[in-house]
Amino acid sequence: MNSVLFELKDGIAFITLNRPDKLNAFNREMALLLQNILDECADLPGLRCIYITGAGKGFSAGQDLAEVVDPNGPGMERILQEHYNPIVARIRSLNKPVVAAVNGVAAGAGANIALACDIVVAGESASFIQAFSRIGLIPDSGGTWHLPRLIGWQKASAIMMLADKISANEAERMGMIYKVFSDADFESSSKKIAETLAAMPTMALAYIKEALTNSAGNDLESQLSTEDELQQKAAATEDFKEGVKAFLEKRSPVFTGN
Ligand code: LHQ
Repeated sequence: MNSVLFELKDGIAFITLNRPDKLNAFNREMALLLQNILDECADLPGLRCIYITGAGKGFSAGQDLAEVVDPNGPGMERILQEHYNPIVARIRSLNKPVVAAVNGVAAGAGANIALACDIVVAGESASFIQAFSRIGLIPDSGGTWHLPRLIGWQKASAIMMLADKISANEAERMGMIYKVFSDADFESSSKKIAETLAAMPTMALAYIKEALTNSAGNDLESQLSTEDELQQKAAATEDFKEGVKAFLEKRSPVFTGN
């Protein structure tokens, strides 16, 4: 059984973390497979959105802790460099929107991979745990970069040090995630977001992603230049022409992602 499932449908790459009996904890094989799938997504023509979820009752419990103590395992010094950092880097550099559909508990690296995605939604029974300090580690997989930017330094500091279990509703309230759906509606509502994104002007979404990422390290002047540069690129797309034409013709636009 593959530890990550991948299905391409209507311009959306559906990726499912698939070690449900371990709450989709990551071992080396799973981390490398996810990297390969994300690489494939970068090159697939017609792909306009990526949707990542977990099989079974969890999203991901982070690193498989059995692998950490396995004498034949990859070893602490390789895990971040070869497993998680490349996953987070790929999610951030993909020029397509990535939706994390958090169906259940997201802990450790599992939580921070979700938070690296562009839009994070969760089912109401899902939760987020910066579990690292419980076992004497520090948050990784981009958590110390994304979380304070999402919810502010103080909340991030407390959540990371105390390793509290944060419910999906609390996570939404504090701005860690975009939206919570009832468990009954979660699958259809989260997929609807992916479908909506896949019908939008893909290049504009890519430039929004790039502008937001750049804003984290830019002063206002540099960011205004970034917006100018990316706006010129957006304005050169077919989808911009179609958007304006459709507006003037009082009809719904049909975007192709070009
Ligand atoms: C697991 C795991 C797991 C293996 C549940 N591993 N089996 C980077 C640098 C290098 C090294 C270390 O890691 C990292 C990045 C990290 O991600 S560090 C953080 C690693 N993750 C954790 O510390 C979380 C550990 N898991 C938990 O605390 C709980 O399982 C949570 C709170 C996530 C869920 O609790 P429950 O809903 O009560 O589920 P459970 O604990 O009963 O788990 C279900 C099964 O999954 C169980 O197996 P079993 O055979 O007894 O049914 C667990 O052993 C297994 N599992 N997480 N990370």
